[in-house]
Amino acid sequence: MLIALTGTPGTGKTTIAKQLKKTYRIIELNTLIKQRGLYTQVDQVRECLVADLEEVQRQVAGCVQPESVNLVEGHFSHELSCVDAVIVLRCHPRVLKQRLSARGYSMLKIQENLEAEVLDVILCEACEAHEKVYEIDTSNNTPLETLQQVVDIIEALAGRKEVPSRYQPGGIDWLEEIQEIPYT
Ligand code: DAT
Repeated sequence: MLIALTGTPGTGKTTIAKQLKKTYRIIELNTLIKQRGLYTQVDQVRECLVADLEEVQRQVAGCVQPESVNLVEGHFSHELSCVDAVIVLRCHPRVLKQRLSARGYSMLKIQENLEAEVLDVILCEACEAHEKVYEIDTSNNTPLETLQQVVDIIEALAGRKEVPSRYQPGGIDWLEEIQEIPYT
């Protein structure tokens, strides 16, 4: 089984994946792309690599251990067709803005990521591509609480049990917050 752990940058994927590593097999997309050179361009404006999605998909499929729970972590892991389920981490734009500002992101990058979060971009993309999609609002959680919720979902999926209804997508609406996004 391969589960994608996705979300807008700053929602906590790396923090949670670091803990999940102790129990599960984790494929970190950013590391894989850098180490194996799986990109076609460097986006100078957004300061990021443009991944070669087809090649990433091929290499991820090659890393999966068939009998185990595997997770692939990264903000476009939900774009991989080989995943069986998707967990989307969410974060209230006000909290996300603080996290991204603390990282020293440019105003453009903060603006784009806040917009994406408010408009549910990753959740919508995930729901269009996959049947099993779950979301977790991390805004008022400690990282440990988020970890426990992610594990809840993984264990339900691994045990072929029903994933608790509180993780079903559609309960988050931050559209009003669009007015708060700083524009340059
Ligand atoms: P990402 O990999 O999605 O870009 P990150 O893990 O690098 O995100 O950064 C998330 C930051 O937010 C990190 O400093 C930890 C902090 N954080 C606070 N509360 C959190 C929570 N409930 N879950 C995950 N991270 C949280």
